[in-house]
Amino acid sequence: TALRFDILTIFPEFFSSVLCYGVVARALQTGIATVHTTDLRDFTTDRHRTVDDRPFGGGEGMVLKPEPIFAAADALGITPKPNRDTKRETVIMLTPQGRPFTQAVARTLALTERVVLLCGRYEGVDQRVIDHLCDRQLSIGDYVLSGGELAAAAVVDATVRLLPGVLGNADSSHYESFGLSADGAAADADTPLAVSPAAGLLDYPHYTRPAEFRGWAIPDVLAGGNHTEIRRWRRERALETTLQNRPDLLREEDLTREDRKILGK
Ligand code: 6GU
Repeated sequence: TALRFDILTIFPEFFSSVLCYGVVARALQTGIATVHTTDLRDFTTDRHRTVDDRPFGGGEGMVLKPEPIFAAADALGITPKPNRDTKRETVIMLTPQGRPFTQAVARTLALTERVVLLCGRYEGVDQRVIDHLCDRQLSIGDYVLSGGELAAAAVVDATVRLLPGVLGNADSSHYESFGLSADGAAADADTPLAVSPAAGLLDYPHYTRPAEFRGWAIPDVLAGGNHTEIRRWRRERALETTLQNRPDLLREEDLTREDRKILGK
């Protein structure tokens, strides 16, 4: 059964031009997942369709009012928090105050039936929405976006591409950056060129034809056909890139003796 996303936003039009490409678009077309957007202004009751107001206690900026958000949640049949089975249905606020959205979170969301994404805007959202409607708050990184919409699209994309049947080859996502399983599953006979994913490393470099382009040749080892050598080269490059760009991902205890030699540790 399809995974349903509900996105509550004051900019529903944003989602008619995002999520319209590649494997995500195909998954939505084929009905593996569905995305429903709800315009919070449709749940206002005043002439000006007001969704925000000034903060109690004073200060800069405006705050999203609770009434339109709770009214939309009720209309969408979102289960009230005390009765909600969050393994099936989960309500998420997108905000820079949230916990990091990671591949592990995406995997968890891919196991649920319904994901409700609330897009924050302005300086914030009334805290009663977070306390009494949301199960969790997520952030997609340490920078401030002008609203949660771009983050919601990132969450949908990262989750949908994990669903069974989306990539054609169900295993092909396992060997990409961040997708490497932490359980140390070995490269098997079906994937002779894949790096054995002992740890979550960044990806190794990829090349395709032509073998020489503007005088830039591909590494000799990749044209050589020695799959043991290729595997070793890819592992080296993955370790090197990870050490350079994301040393925080390199866990000492996940490294093999060979890895330590490569890294000079
Ligand atoms: Cl989820 N929302 C906003 N507004 N900014 C962000 C973010 C979310 N994640 C990183 N920056």
